[in-house]
Amino acid sequence: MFAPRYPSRGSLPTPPTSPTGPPRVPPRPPRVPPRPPRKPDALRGAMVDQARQIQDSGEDITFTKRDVIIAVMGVTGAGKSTFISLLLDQENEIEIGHGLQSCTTKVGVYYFIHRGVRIFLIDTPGFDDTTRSDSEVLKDIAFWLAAAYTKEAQLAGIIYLHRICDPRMQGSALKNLRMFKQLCGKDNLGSVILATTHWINVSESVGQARTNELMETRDFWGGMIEIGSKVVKHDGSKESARLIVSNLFDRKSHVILYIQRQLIDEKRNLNDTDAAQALQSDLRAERKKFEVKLSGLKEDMKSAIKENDVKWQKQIEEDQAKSKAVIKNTYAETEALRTNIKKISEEKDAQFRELHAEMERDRLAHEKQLKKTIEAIAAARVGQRRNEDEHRRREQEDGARAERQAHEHSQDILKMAMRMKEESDQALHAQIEWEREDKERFYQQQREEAIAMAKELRHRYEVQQKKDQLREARLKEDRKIAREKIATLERELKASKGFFLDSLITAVYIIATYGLCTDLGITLRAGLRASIEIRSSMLGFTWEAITLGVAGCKL
Ligand SMILES: Nc1nc2c(ncn2[C@@H]2O[C@H](COP(=O)(O)OP(=O)(O)OP(=O)(O)O)[C@@H](O)[C@H]2O)c(=O)[nH]1
Ligand SMILES: [Mg+2]
Repeated sequence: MFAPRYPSRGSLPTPPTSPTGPPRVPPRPPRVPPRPPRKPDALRGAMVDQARQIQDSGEDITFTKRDVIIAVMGVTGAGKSTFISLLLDQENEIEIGHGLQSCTTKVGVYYFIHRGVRIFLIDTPGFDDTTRSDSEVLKDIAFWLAAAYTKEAQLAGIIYLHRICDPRMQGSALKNLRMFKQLCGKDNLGSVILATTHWINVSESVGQARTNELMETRDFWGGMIEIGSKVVKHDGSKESARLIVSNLFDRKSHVILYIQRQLIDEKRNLNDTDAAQALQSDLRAERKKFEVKLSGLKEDMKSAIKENDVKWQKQIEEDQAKSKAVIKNTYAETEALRTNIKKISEEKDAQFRELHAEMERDRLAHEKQLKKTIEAIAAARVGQRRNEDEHRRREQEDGARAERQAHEHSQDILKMAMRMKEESDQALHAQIEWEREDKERFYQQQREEAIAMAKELRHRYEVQQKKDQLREARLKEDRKIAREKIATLERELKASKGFFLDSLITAVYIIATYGLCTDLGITLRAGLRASIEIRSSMLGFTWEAITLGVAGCKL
């Protein structure tokens, strides 16, 4: 539905030619250098008021009658900036607070295109801002609204955001609501949307109960609803935010807030407007409260002095100083409200000029710095080019030298390799030769040794052969002699031994035959006979011869 465009936040304002003169379209800042740092938003109101140009990203924006304005208000932390960022899809461009400190300190102006119409969203700081006084906040809002009114920009309505997670409507929430009502005026409450936020932090039933309480209490939203304000629940989604804005846009109503009418049409001073009156009454009440406190502290001090309690006295002095500071501040704030739109405009103009001058200074300093940087870069580039040329030349030189050196080196290496090869060949050759000679020597020696050994062996063999022949001959002789001896001896033995033995056996047999008539004698006789038979057969006798012999003996 929406085509978010860049917000005007961070835009570069253009100074006026004169407070009353026609708007001057300044020459676009050069693309280089880039935009100077962003400046606070409040002064953008001044730009719109003076129909000046707002420049951002090179596009000129002039506030026109066709533009529609929607103001977003509420206590600090209600979610105003978040709400706007949902519509713009430019969350990074809007500061969103995540701490206790107020985040949006000045009015911020953002726009997007909806059905061909530019819808400007005005992000306002809340009253009870932790960083700025209420009178400052009121001045900013009043100034911007008055400026928009003078340009006949249509204010479609106001979205008032309320944190549903806040348990009670009191303190700053109540003050903000009161100020809001005074800024709008009861005739315009029909163009107000009261949106509850922060539903995620509360249960549905508790949220609903709180919404009901807000709607039913007259001093809260009850009175506003009676006049036409609408209550919606903003669930924090883009769709929800778009629906709320469409609701206001589709009404096609044109609202003139009390503050606008009073400041511009009725030419009232700011302090005479309803909103400032409400603020002043708050300031008076606060002053009164602290004056009462001061008089109480005065009494306490008397007692402390009486009791000579130094510590207490010190404490009271500190409290008094704080109360006096608050009272002084209420006077200062009241005084600050004693102004009118012309003075505010001049003030903003002066601020704007100061801002512009500062930005111009920044820009010039930036340009100077940039020029220096560009020069430095150019010098660096020249230096770099020179260095590169030099480097290239050196590289070429170095390359040629290196090539030459490499060639020489490789030649040297080649020579060395060849020399080494030669040396190694020679060494190898010498080694082979030496080994060959060595082997030859060895074989020669072996051969000689073998010949010597063979000679020796032959000699030994011959000697041995001779010895053997001799021994053989001797043995033959010996054997012959021995045989002869044996033969002789055999003969002798045969002759002597046989005779003796046979004689002995025969004698024994005879004795046994005749001497022993027992069984033993028979056995012995048989044995002896066998023996005699064997012996006598050996000796060439027969048993019969022996028997004959024996018989002869018997006879
Ligand atoms: N749960 C929840 N958190 C939200 C919602 N809207 C805003 N917040 C959170 O509330 C905190 C304050 O949000 P802002 O958008 O900075 O509030 P603001 O109203 O712009 O505050 P000021 O600029 O200080 O006035 C941030 O942490 C947001 O993320 C919402 O609808 N639901
Ligand atoms: Mg904010």
